[in-house]
Amino acid sequence: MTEIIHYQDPQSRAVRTQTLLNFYEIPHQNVHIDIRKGENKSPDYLKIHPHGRVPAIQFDGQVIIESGAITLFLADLFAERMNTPKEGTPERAVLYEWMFFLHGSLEPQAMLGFNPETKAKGQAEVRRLLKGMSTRFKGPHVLGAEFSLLDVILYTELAWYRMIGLFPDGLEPFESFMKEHEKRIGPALSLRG
Ligand SMILES: N[C@@H](CCC(=O)N[C@@H](CS)C(=O)NCC(=O)O)C(=O)O
Repeated sequence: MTEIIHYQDPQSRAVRTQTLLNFYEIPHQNVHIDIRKGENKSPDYLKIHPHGRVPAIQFDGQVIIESGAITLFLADLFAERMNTPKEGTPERAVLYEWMFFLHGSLEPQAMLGFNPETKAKGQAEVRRLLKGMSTRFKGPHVLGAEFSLLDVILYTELAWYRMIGLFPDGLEPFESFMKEHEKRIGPALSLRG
C-alpha cells in the first residue's frame, strides 16, 4: 500500500490522527511541522496545507486536510481493523453523529477554554453538551456492545479536554468510559501539553 505521510505537531489537533495511526498500527511517515517555530507557514508547507495548519496527510499523491476528514478517510481505508460501521447502517449514522458533534458542536465551545476570560463559559458549555450526548451513549462502547474506532476517537478527544481542564469531572457515563478504556487506548495516545 502507498505510504501515508502524516504532517503533525504533537501539541495540536494532530493528536486525533496520530492516536488513530498509533492505535491501529497503520504504517506511516511522520513529518513534524513545528507550529511554535512557524514551520506551518513556510512556502513549502503552504503548498501542502493552504491554511498552514496541522494535521494533513498525503496518500497516493493526494493531500487530505481537516482532522475529521482524515479520520473518516482512514476509517474507510482500514475499515476492517477499525471495525468501521458499514455505509447505510444505523451504526454508520452514529459515527457521523459523533464526528459532527465533536468537531462542529463541541469544539467551538471548547475553544473558549483557551482564553482565561471565557474559560468558565467553555467549561460549562462542554459539560452541558456532553450531558446531552450522554443520553445517546449506548455503553459500554460508543456503538454499544462492540469496540470500534469511535471509542478511540472519543477517548482521545476527552483526554485532550482533560489535559486542558475542560473535562466535566464526575459526568457519567464519560468518567467511567475514560477509566475503562485507559489501559487499552491510553498507551497509543499522542498528547503533549
Ligand atoms: N479544523 C482543523 C483545524 C486545524 C488547526 O487549527 N490546527 C492548529 C493546531 S491545533 C494549527 O495548525 N494552527 C496553526 C495556525 O493556524 O497557524 C482540523 O481539525 O484539522
